[in-house]
Order: sequence, then structure tokens, then C-alpha cells
Amino acid sequence: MFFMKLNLKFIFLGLFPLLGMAQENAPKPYGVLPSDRQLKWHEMEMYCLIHYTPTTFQDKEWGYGDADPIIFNPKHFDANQIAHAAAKAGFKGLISVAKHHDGFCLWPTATTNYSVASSPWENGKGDMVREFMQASHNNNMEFGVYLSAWDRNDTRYGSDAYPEAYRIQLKELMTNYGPLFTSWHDGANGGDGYYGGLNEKRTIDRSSYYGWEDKTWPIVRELQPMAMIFSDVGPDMRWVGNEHGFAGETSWATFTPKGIDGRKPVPGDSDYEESPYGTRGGEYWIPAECDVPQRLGWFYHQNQDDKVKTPNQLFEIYLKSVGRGANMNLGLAPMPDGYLHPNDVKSLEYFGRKVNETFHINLAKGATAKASSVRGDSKEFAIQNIFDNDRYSYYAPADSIFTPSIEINLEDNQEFDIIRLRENIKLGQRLDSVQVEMFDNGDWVKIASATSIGANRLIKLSQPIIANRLRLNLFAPVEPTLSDFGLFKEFDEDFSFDTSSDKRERLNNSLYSLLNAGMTVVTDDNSQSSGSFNSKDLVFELKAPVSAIGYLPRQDKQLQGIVLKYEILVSNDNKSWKSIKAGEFSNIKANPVEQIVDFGESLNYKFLKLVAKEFVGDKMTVAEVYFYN
Ligand code: FUL
Repeated sequence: MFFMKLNLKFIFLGLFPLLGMAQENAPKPYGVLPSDRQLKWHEMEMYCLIHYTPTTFQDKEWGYGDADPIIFNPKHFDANQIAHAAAKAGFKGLISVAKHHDGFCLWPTATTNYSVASSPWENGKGDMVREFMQASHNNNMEFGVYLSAWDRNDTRYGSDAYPEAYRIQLKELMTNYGPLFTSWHDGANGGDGYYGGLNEKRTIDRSSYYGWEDKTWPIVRELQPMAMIFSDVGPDMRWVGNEHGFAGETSWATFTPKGIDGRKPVPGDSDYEESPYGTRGGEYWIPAECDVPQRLGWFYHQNQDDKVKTPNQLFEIYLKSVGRGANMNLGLAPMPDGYLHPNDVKSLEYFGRKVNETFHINLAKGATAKASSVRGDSKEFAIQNIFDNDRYSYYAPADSIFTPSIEINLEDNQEFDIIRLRENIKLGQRLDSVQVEMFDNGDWVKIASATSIGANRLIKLSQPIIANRLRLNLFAPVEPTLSDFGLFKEFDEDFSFDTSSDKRERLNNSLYSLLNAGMTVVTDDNSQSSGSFNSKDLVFELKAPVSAIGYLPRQDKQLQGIVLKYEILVSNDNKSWKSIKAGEFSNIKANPVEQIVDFGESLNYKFLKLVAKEFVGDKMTVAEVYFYN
């Protein structure tokens, strides 16, 4: 006993001071820090979001809430086909849109009959959320859920009873579907809908109606402590402010959400101007998530089979999301039959191979490096740490050295066009910027620079460079950390889609002309112009039969004038008009892509009128109108 005590004393006296020293010696954390759940999420980098509800069967982007559940009858629903395609492409998780704005629940909830239980699918005994969960797990992916707050079906929407029901739905999802990596709450809420047959517009007070902070999110925290809560403004990750999938060139993980006109920022009512960029020194760690559909819209539309994003487009998104410290959330849209179209599968497969082939050989492997300053002589801060695969092992300079340089000697001459940098974010986002130079003909020449490094930064060079000696100049307001330096060469291979179903072609613009006068041209910084009109309708003279019209909203990130609801009329004399189609351009504000209205047949009229039944602000704006034969 006595002997053991002595020994213990020896161990305590001998070891603790050393441990204590190493601890004291680490740079002090800077600013706000990521939580454990955020660290885990940063490591995930990519996952998918699946939109599949009665809206799929209606060929719409937002269901109105009036679809008869009888239409929800997939013939060959195959969650495994979807999960397998995503996993093979390197995605680490799947999020099931358990309920979209149409209100239809993909699981047999106790809160409403408007669910799979009322559909013919699996004779009303199925649970699609469960199938997605199992398929995710079978494919070694994590699972999460999206539960739309806006419910265009529920008759209780707008009254106190609805948020109570919403919270029960959330509890069901948080309880019965295993460990979840996210609870995703989109910002679109309030507006017109079916609401149990009343067909009206219902607005709610977005700051208080859902009780996000005091009643709703605590359910997630209690039942799924590791689930990242997504909303426009956090608390765990923020919307990047667009649906192109691009974070800002500079994108800080730190963020201070801003309200509009002094109002508190809440989901669906906040200022998104800074969302792509974050806030340097912001109040919270709320990194960006880039949600982007694999097709033009979030739901499947047969006429978009040829518009599936190519592997190269997905790779660009990867560089501008994951490569800017954000995560990539790619929207998958199964066909009505219940699985992904071959074009979507093929593009995913090639994209996965591209990422894998690009990043599996790090050309900096075997390099040696020397820093202008190293912190102590401990391995903990050694420069070699930037070459290992550990995101948290790191290099740091001595106290008060805020702008160290690192010289890197590669094993050989290497040809690369992507540079990867990472900080040890457990100590905060410290680096302001990094400059990369190469040694060329006796001189140091700058080849790249980047601000905001964080969890992961990929710098894509405009062309490949061959070098064997490089220098990194770090700039920070405190002692920086660098946990990774990697060099890669983008992998490329030929790609084309196997099937094409879009038989339509755009009419040559000599075959139609706009008759309206009174247009003001609005031009943005990228010289992309749109017209602003005094009238609410555009009249075209047509010289050929048409089967569809395409409306491209303004592309300059402004919302003023964007058409939300439309009506199409035709005429032979420009006097008496026949209405042929009316509807809404759902989700057009968040995702301003071309909206194609199909007439279902070829029409031969002399005049066509596009009426803006509802638009943002006081003047309709249009970037382009296209006609299809
Ligand atoms: C948006 C929704 O309005 C879209 O329909 C889609 O679900 C997207 C992911 O979030 O807010």
C-alpha cells in the first residue's frame, strides 16, 4: 500500500508539470469556437437532401397542400438505389424531407391523416422516413430529417394548435429514427395554401409563432444532442443565402445574424446579405451550408432530365462550398416511380470518382518544411504536422508571432492546380489570410492567396503549376495555427448523359417579338441585364407554333419585380384572349432559375400574353423570355 502511494506520488509530481506545461504552451483559443457537434459536421463535408412527396407526382416545386394522397403511389420505390448512388459518390449522409410545404408526412404521424398512412403506397402501412433511414445506415451514411414549418394542408396553420402539432411531429421524428445528424428547418413559411379546403392566405408572426428558441429547438437538443440544427440563421449552421451552392470567396465560419429594419433575425425574416461571407470576429460559430439541387429544381420534372448538373458543375460547387469551409448539401430528386433517373446516377458516379481521384494523391506527401518561427521544441506544434492526415494536429509559431512564413521543399517537381489549407478550428478561426509563393528563377513569385481558411480551404489555380519549392506567408491577428497543407491535380474524364428526353427546342428569337413599350433596362455588375416594366403583362407576337414558355427572372441577386404567380393567355387578334395556364413560380426567390411552363401541346396563335398576377415590389422584372417549339 505504502509502496503504491509513493509510486503514485512520484507519477503525479513527475508527469503533471509536463502536461501542464504543454497545455499552457498551446496558443489561447481565439474568438468563438465550434461545438463538438459542429466539429463532427465539418468533417462530414457532403450530404444529400431528398425531395419526394405528392409534389413529385404533381410535377411542381411547391405543393399547394391539396393533392389527394391517392396519387402517392410509387411503383418501384427504392430507397437503397438512392442511398447507394449518394454513398458511392462520397456523400456522408442523407436527409429525408419528411414533410415539405404541402404538409404530407412521409411517416405515419399521429398528428394528421395527411400522410403515407392515407396513401395506396404499401397499402397505407409504409413508413418512408424509416426506409430512408435504413438505406442510409445500410450504406454507411448518417441520417437526418427536414420538417417544413410551413404547412399548406393543415387547417390549424395560423392558430396556436398548429405549432403544438408541429412539435409533436418533431418529437416523433427525433425519437423513432435513430441518431440524427441534422434537424433541418427551412425558412419559407406563411402564405397561401389549401388549409383544409379554405384556400386562403395565412400569415404568421415569424418571430414568435413557432417558438423556435424556447419550445421547438429544445426538443432537438434534448432528444438528439448531436443533430445540427439548420435554419437561415443557425443556431448550428446557416443558409449560405443562395441555392447555387456557392459560399463567398471569403466565407467565415463565425457569423452574427442580422435582422431587417431593427427586427430580431429569425428563420424566414433576416438579412441574408452577409450569409455567403459570414462575419469576421462574429458572435457565434455558425458556418455556412450550401444547399443546391442536382437538377434545376428540388423536385423531379421530366423536362429537366437533360439539365442534371454535370460532374464538372458538381465539382465546381464542391470547390466553392467544401473548399470554402462550408458543407455541400446536394438535393436529389427521385422520379415518380421512386428512384433516381439514370442521368442523376451517372453524374453522381462520375462526380464521386472525380473527387476521389483528385484528392487521393496528395502531391505534398514526403515534403519537408521549415518555419520562420516554431512554438517551443514540442512535437505538438511542429511543422511536419501540416503534412499528416489529422485535421487537428497543427503547426503554431512562438508567442507574439502573428505572421510566420513556412518554406516547403517538395520531394520532386510536382504539377498541381489545387492547394488545400486547414486550420485547427478547435482553437478558432485565426488566420486572416494566406499567401502562397513559388521559387522561380531565383525569385519568390506569388501564385495564390486566400482569406478565411477555417475547417477547409481549397484554392483552385487558373492553370496547373509545376514547382518544387513553395512558401506560405500566414497573416493573423494572433498566433495562427495551420493543420494541413496539400497539393492536388484536378482529375478529368469525358462525360455525357446516356439518355435525352427533352425534345423541345428554343425558338430562334426572330420568331417572336415583344410588343410592349415602356421597359427600363436594369444592368448588374456582371452586365447581365433585365427589363423592368410598367405594365403587369407582356404581349408577344408569334410567328411559329409554341409548346412552352420559359421565364428567366433577374440574375443580379435582387428580388424586385420577380414574378411569383403567372397566367398565360393566347389570342389571334390581340383583343380577345383565352387563358391557357396559370400557376405559381414556387421557390423562385431562393432559386431564380428559368421557369418553364409547358402547355402540353403545340399551340398556333398569333399573340401570347404573360401576365404577372403577383410579383415582388411594384414593377415586374424579366431577364429573358424564351419560347419552345
Ligand atoms: C426551400 C424550400 O422552399 C424549397 O422548396 C426546398 O425545400 C429548399 C431546400 O428549401 O426553402
